[in-house]
Amino acid sequence: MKAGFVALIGRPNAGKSTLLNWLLGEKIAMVSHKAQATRKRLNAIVMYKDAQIIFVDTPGLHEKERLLNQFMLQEALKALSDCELILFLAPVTDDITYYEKFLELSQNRPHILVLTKIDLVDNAKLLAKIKEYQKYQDKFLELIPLSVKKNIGKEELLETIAKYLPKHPYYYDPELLTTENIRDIYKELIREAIFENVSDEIPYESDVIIEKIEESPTLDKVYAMIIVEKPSQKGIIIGKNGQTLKRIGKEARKLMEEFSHKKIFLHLFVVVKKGWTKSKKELENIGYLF
Ligand SMILES: Nc1nc2c(ncn2[C@@H]2O[C@H](COP(=O)(O)OP(=O)(O)OP(=O)(O)O)[C@@H](O)[C@H]2O)c(=O)[nH]1
Ligand SMILES: [Mg+2]
Repeated sequence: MKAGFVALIGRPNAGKSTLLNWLLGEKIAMVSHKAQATRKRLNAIVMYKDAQIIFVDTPGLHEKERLLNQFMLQEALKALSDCELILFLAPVTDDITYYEKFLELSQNRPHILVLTKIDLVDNAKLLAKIKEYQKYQDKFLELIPLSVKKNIGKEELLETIAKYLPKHPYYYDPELLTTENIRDIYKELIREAIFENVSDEIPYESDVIIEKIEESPTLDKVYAMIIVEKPSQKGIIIGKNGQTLKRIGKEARKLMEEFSHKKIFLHLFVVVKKGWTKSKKELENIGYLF
């Protein structure tokens, strides 16, 4: 029996959350083409042969002074130091300097280098990139190219991870998919719908607090508050005649229904909390505990 925690680390937009959902075969983590989507660690438990792999999704490594961003960075660093193995995700089109920075940060922690989104380049470009990384081949355990879009590399990645995991009894019931509760998953799915439907700074200055869930076997009633920094943002999220909020609700409900296999009743309301991204107390209220 083998078991261990495997942290997904990389810059914002590297494809960490997409990879986590793909490996789990369920969508529990929000994904966006906009960077800095993930704000908090999230565990997905994948059983592979005799191994229990607990993948830990993290916020992308980035630098920004705002307290919310400091929290995000801290989450990534905690995952980095608390795991048995690191997957460093580097989009194939990225400059190698991201990896070099990671090497400094991680101080020789064992890691697998994962080249993501290889569907974006042709074979010659992929080989050239691999060659470039080979100058650091004494630093990484293995290099694995993959594409979630084209469904390439899953088996090889899981096999490699299992190889490096320590012998250890399972940490969780093998039936369990995640240690997150339904509240946190619903919250992330609503956040994804917000990211998809509003632009500029609003995705980065809004968040979701699940106020209440009334669960039944076939229907979940979810009451969620969207918080924003400014009154003008509240107006934009609601939209003309409430159109934008309606669209966000519709998309979020679809994602939530796909996950829970239940009908979802979703009540969304928008509240202005000025300065929430810079206030420790407000961040802790949302569940972002330092
Ligand atoms: N072409 C292509 N796009 C991908 C692939 N994997 C992920 N993406 C896209 O990359 C974007 C970012 O994906 P995410 O999974 O949200 O990235 P992330 O690393 O979790 O980003 P943060 O949470 O912001 O740190 C999304 O638009 C994905 O659809 C892939 O294999 N191929
Ligand atoms: Mg993410």
